[in-house]
Amino acid sequence: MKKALITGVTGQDGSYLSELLISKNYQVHGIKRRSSSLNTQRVDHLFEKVQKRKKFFLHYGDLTDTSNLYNLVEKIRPDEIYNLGAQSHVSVSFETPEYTANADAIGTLRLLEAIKLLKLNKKTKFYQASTSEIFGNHKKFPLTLNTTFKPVSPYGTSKLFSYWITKNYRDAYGIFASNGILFNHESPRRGETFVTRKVISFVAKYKIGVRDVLYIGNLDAKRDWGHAKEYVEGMWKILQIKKSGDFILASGKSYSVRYLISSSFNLIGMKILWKGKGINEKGYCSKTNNLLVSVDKRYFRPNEINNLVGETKTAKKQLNWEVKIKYIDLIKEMLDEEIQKLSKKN
Ligand code: NAP
Ligand code: F7E
Repeated sequence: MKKALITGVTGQDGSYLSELLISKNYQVHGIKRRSSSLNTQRVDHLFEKVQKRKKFFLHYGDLTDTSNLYNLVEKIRPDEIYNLGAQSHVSVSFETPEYTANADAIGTLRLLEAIKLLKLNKKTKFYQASTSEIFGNHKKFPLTLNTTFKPVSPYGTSKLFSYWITKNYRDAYGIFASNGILFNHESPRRGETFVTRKVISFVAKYKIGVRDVLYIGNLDAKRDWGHAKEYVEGMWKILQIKKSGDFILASGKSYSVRYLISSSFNLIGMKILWKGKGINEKGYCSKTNNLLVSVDKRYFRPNEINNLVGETKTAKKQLNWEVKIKYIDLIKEMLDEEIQKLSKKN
């Protein structure tokens, strides 16, 4: 039985990856942070179901704690490490830049050092959760491995350090260490403050009768959105092929935040009429003229990536991986689950 160690196991991707690996008969060890309130909701079902079969274990830990990471790698001696733990919110990274760098950049180095110091170079494969945020702003799409990396946030810059240090340890010490440069991926398990979940939660509440206004940031920003469930399969594939390397996982299509809002409302049979420009732009119900959406400068970032579209052909060729779940089906699944959850509560 293969052993995997997952940092960030309590997050969106960590939970889907755990399910996938357990279904492939791995023993999964996850690192969870101590918190004053429960933070294991996304994996509790796994813990309850498979604990007896000794397939899923949770350990306390933190990417900012060198000895904790070292001890866990020494004790578990994993065949595969998936480094998914991170302060993953781009906007928050402007407010907590030092912490973000500690967890998202130095955290990766701590894990690679543990592999090296414990002489696990030939045993333990390493996956680094890299991100399209390392690209920054470009005019030419799709973005490829040949595109220049010029991140525009503390988050993106921290992740760029992790990208290079992963490559460095691969080349210098022969560790099977790979980067998955993943474009945005979402799901019903997405954190509530990311834009897809925020918009869809609002629309679901509207559907069950809650009347409010959605306050939103940059409507013009465009992202390449896919389904997290498919992306974690790509992560696993990246560690199964013969040679370590760097890979892009993307859908190859991008949509604006404005379109996200319009298409989510369309799914509950409503049309948005957009009026005004920039900070004064507002969205109204086309039938009643009620105000539904208002731009609010609180949600703008000090720096922003305008558009992200990733290259898809190489992943198809090298990993036999491609996006199958379309944008609209992803949004529909998220909305249906949200409405179901709200209906159960009421
Ligand atoms: P997420 O839902 O925010 O999960 C992040 C995980 O990291 C959570 O389990 C969190 O623990 C944990 N974590 C945060 N700080 C930590 C620390 N100091 N030590 C240990 N664990 C810590 O993120 P996600 O969407 O699943 O993304 C997974 C990874 O892929 C992240 O590294 C993210 O930066 C990267 N990524 C995500 C996307 C995307 O679109 N989702 C795209 C590209 C790359 P708590 O539950 O306690 O907060
Ligand atoms: O923002 C705009 C915002 O926070 C998407 C992380 O998983 O993907 C994610 O980062 C866009 C941005 O995700 C609001 O300015 C407008 O342009 O959902 P998001 P993100 O910043 O793209 C990458 C690939 C990662 O690696 C990250 O870990 O939407 N936007 N209005 C807004 N965003 C938020 N959150 N809230 C708003 O009100």
